[in-house]
Amino acid sequence: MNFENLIYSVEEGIATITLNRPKALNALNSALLTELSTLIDSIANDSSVQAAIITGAGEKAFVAGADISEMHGKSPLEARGFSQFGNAIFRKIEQLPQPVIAAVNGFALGGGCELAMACDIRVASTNAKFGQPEVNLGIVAGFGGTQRLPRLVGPGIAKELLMTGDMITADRAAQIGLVNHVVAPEELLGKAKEIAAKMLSKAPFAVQFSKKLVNEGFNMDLDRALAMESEVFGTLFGTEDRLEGMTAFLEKRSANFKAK
Ligand code: CO8
Repeated sequence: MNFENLIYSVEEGIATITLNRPKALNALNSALLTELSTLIDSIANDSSVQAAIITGAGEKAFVAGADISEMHGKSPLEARGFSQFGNAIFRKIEQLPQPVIAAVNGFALGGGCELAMACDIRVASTNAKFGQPEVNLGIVAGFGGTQRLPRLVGPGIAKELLMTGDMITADRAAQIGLVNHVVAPEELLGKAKEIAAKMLSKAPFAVQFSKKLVNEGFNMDLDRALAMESEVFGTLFGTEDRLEGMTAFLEKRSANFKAK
């Protein structure tokens, strides 16, 4: 697939999506988001892609937010539509059956922080910076930040970030649970690939359903969520991979999973 604003490759089942507008610090404009939407749709139906990594081109930014020059002239109606457009794409990323890892290589501001939060796991380089600076522009976060940030870090810290617009370091982001790992810039993609490869070595249905249960359970009351977990737990007992996993343990050998 050819894109103007994305670089895409797949290696050993792991797709790498590089957002590629480095001169604008990979700011999200309509053209980039449209390409990203197309690519996510294709990944959702591509069994050769078992995990995906999203990162930014250049050394400075993951994504410095939605493109302010494009947003500048929008009417309230157009802005609402743009917010809905971005939210729909980020939701598709969140709901991909495959694991998605954000490799945050620099500024992750506004829509950039929101994109990282739509991924399952965030790995950051030591030079990454996170923030929701929308209040500096007279707007609120519009690609899910007011909802995913409190779910990840709790409402108190989320409100501080959303209401001050403060930028935080990668270490602080790790401290509050916004980021899973902080590594040197040259180790960033390697670490993301290592995590993806570890997930790929596990039973595929078990990995996929772990993601789905966490995602869906968050929006349910605990009793319904626990019932859903028991349902999936039982269903997985009917898979060949469950039998293989437990048999391999008892035979003291590595399991050979087949997604069956
Ligand atoms: N949009 C468009 N262009 C940008 C953006 C952006 N978000 N961020 C940086 N750029 C451009 C700059 O304009 C500049 O371009 P040029 O070289 O042509 O002047 C280039 O990238 C480099 O940027 P700087 O010169 O500013 O680099 P600095 O190192 O001095 O600063 C910063 C880096 C701190 C990241 C700074 O660029 C900055 O503050 N950027 C804006 C950050 C921001 O406010 N992000 C939030 C945007 S709003 C948002 O994301 C809302 C999402 C939901 C939208 C809902 C739809 C309505």
